[in-house]
Amino acid sequence: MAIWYDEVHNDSTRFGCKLTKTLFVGQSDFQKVAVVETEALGRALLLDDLWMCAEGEEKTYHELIVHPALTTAPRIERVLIIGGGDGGTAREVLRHPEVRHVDMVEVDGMVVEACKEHLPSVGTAWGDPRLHVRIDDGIKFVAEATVPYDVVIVDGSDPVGPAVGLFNETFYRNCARLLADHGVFVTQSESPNVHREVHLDMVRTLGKVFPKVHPYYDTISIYPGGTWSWIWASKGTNPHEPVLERVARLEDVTDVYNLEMHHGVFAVPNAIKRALRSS
Ligand code: SPD
Repeated sequence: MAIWYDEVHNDSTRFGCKLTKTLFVGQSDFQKVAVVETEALGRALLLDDLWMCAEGEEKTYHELIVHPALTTAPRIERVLIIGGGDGGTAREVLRHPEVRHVDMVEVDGMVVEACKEHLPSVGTAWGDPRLHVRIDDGIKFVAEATVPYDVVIVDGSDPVGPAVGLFNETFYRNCARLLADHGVFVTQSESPNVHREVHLDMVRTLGKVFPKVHPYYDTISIYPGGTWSWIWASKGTNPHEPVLERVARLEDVTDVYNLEMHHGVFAVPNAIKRALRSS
């Protein structure tokens, strides 16, 4: 009999895949960590039974959490990733030769170890000498660190469990403090449909911290609602002036990101514009 795993989104929707194998299941100090093999999308990581990434469609998420920021920040030598334990975000950051030093601060060492062993096609840059992985609390790290970064990327999970502290004003203010004046901040910001209020609240809260705040959107089938969002923010840098040479270099290696996508993903649906105007 086929085994399916469904992530239940609410009382009326769920997303499921047929599983062919369970490769790893463990309970860390923070969450349940599982890597499974699915018939349709290859190997996939689940945290606390929520789909985090799947080989067959992780490119959209990882390319889009990285390249809109890495092509618009004027300098990109030092990059901080909070979370990102599967290694996909680091892989995309390290495609840029201008990047000299990446600190990746992931709270859960079990996620990194499970992904290194069972999801090697996602984290293909673990051996890059520019990447410095610290197993530590990212919230504490941004509160205490002092050396500024050109780009800060928050690749956390949903606002439950260990990631809950990645969704508040204090955390964003610490990220802004750690960001160079020309720098760019980006965070994943949940489903604009299923988690509409969480998403709007993130845009509003970041608006109290950064002068420029731009949500952006694309399709990811394994996440609730099938549409996902990220928020690009800066102290003055413009999201619509990417360095064209960096964008052009990516076009032979990325599956999704290119110049047209860069501008297109920043189109904000009317209902979200109205909700933001009225708050
Ligand atoms: N509901 C899923 C939210 C996932 C956000 N992060 C995914 C991690 C991939 N590196």
